[in-house]
Amino acid sequence: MLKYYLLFTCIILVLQPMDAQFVANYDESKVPEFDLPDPLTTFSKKQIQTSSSWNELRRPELISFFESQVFGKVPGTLDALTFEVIEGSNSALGGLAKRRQVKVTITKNSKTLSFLMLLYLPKKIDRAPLFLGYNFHGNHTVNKDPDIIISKAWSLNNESMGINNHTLTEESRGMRSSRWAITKMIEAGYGLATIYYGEIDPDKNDFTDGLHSLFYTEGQKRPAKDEWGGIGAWAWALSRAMDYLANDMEVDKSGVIVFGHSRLGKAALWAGAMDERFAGVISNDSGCGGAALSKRKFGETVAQINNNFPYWFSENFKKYNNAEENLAVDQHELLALIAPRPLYVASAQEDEWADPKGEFLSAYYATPVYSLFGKTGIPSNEMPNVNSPIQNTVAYHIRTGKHDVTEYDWEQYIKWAVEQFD
Ligand code: GTR
Repeated sequence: MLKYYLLFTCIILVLQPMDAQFVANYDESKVPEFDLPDPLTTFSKKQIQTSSSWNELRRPELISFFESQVFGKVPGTLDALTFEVIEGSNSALGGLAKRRQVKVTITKNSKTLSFLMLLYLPKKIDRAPLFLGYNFHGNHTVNKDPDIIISKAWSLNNESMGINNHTLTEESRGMRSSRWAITKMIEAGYGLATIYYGEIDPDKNDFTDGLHSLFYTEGQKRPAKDEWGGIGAWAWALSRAMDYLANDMEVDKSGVIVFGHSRLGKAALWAGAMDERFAGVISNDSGCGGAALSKRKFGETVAQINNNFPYWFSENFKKYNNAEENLAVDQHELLALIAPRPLYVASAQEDEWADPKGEFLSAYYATPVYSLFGKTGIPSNEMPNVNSPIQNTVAYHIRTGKHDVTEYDWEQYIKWAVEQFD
């Protein structure tokens, strides 16, 4: 009997710490006390008082911390980058828009990777600003337009969209149109550029394929500890899309706003932080590793994300599993790297996994950096009511509903973009 009792106790003892690290906390009273790093104090404790010392001292050290410890560094530069407009129409979407499908080809170490960017531009405008964002299941899902080319790249299966065997088909055409208010964008004078993220790096735990593999040295099988994971690769390719957009005569290159939902919101934030050619950034429900503060440990935590998606971040980020207190940064500093450019952080009320309050506070704590540039951020740490957006250079809303991108979200983004860039 005693023998069984001891065995049972041992099993419990072994299981407990493991369980504890994976149970998500949704109770505000259990959020631990934590010290949030001050974005305006350098790692060597220097106070940043001017926008130029931010740009010269603090911004670079934060970028290099996020590079080596969080998202991972890009291991090298390209050998070649080419663009080809492979399809187009001057009368798409019932005559409202121009459509372009652009093949972007990346060459490195004699290997190539291509992805297709779908563009809709308002017909009435010569050089339009636009929203650039990845989609989850192929360009052909964003609209019913029969001319959108279906990607041959690997996709996550999605039963409700009829995606089986990791293959995209006709069946899912237009199925995600509710996430892309294209007509509203076009009517407001904005275009849309979208890319299927699976063409850059398939969203699975395999480093032998996708963008990473182009950069390997002889015999290398996976990135080094401080090198990029999936999010780093997706973010980097947004900048390659920008390389094209910056030279497209039909695009206003000073008005490219990078957008992303969820994991793709994490990628959009990181792309916007690194690449100052992006005029603004929109994070839709980006959560852990995106806009949400890690040190709150509310909803998804660093350990959970690294366990469920061990290939999204750098290997180094795993050091902070259940050790968020050791992180010398938090995600408000990722947001601050976007300053002084307009930034919109949005949450959904039922999306507790992404920690709406942590996303809001992150925007609030990034505000002192915006103030340094004379820009208005989030004025108070009181969360606004649902469906009551705060729209300054830094904007925030929490809407009713679940983890998703809705018409309501786009109405806010468009209104805010028109105001910010007028
Ligand atoms: C979840 C993940 C989140 C978020 C989300 C999504 O499973 O835990 O961090 O990225 O996926 O991308 O929809």
